[in-house]
Amino acid sequence: MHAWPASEVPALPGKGRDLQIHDTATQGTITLAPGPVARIYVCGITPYDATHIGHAATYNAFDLVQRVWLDTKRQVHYVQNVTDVDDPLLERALRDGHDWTELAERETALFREDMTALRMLPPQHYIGAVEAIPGIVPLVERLRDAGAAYDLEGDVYFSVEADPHFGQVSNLDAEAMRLLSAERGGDPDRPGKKNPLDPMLWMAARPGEPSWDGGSLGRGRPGWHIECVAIALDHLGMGFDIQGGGSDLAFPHHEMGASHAQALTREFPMAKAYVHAGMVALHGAKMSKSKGNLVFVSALRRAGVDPAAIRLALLSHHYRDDWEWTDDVLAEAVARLERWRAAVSRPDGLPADGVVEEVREALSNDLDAPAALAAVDRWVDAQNTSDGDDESAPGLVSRTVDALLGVAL
Ligand code: 5CA
Ligand code: ZN
Repeated sequence: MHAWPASEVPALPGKGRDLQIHDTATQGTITLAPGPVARIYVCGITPYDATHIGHAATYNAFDLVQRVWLDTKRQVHYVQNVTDVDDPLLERALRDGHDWTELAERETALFREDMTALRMLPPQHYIGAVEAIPGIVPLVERLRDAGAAYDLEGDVYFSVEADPHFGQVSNLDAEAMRLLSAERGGDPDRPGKKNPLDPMLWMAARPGEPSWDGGSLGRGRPGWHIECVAIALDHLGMGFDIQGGGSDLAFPHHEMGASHAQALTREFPMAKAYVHAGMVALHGAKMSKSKGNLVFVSALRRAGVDPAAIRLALLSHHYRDDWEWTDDVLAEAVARLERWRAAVSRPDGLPADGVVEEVREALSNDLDAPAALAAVDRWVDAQNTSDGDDESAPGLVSRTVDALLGVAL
């Protein structure tokens, strides 16, 4: 699948700092020191509805990761999937009388437009679940051959006991895992499973549903977690730097994915850091496609909201916090964008070298975007009320905000 066009990232004087980031698995902040090529996998959308502000907030966090790494003069190898076949997508297509492939294509196209408008840097590999199926089948066969998977009425399940490190991503107790498994696509109550938490790797063809040739597995379609593992291992290999997504993916998705990969390769860990963004709410409840309490990025754009203001609204919250989208959040961002644009449009200004370093420091400190905004605010407020004569300052601030925050002034 093709991704979307990259906006240019201006080079800044000097060099950025290594990223310190909170890791869900070790429950602490770690300093990542990738090689010359940093490797990141971020879970993509299930394209049955348009990109909402919650999605955008999560992708914003991982866009900042890339920008920090680029500023340390590293290359970034970024991989993202599209879950273009799964239960919720098929259910939505059936409900609305649409062809599921057309629904997925349409919503993926809109997602690309939204990401482009928000200046999110694209992945080098943007891979759909359907196109990954030929790579998924042999992985499931290998897991079965190794005794890490078993058949149940034609379906194939992963045995969580096959990975001695199972549970070390999300650090939850058995009861919490069971509840979340039932809530998030698992089937802990299905009779015949070895462990109620065991997730499906391959689902035998169901009447009226799409299915693919699965070799010795029979016709069917892949489970959710193995999709991301197959794509990540294919394009990044084991031990990549960051596995990313929203906090609702820590369990079961990233827990199971890590165990699939670790059982397959006998290597540990799949990723050096498991990084999770907080949930954005609307009217007191998590924004979710299933609940329908959504603010769409495309709807805001259609209403004439500048994408740079949407981006500033996302940046005004720390990525790990849960927060609520309100009209005030957007209004504040619109006002900030205006102030910043006024400040950088002046021909000269107050020296800005300190601003570059403060933004770098804030972002390298667990992506503290609100602190980065505060640093720019301080320069902007001083700039808008005094008479500096540094001709390079407005351009430098503009390039800093563009390169590190993805906001075009
Ligand atoms: N396709 C799978 C991942 S392989 C999936 O979870 N798709 S999704 O469309 O449901 O979500 C895409 C990303 O947006 C995930 O990282 C998810 O955690 C994140 N996300 C979903 N809702 C919110 C929300 N309300 N706030 C913040 N992030 C969210
Ligand atoms: Zn995923």
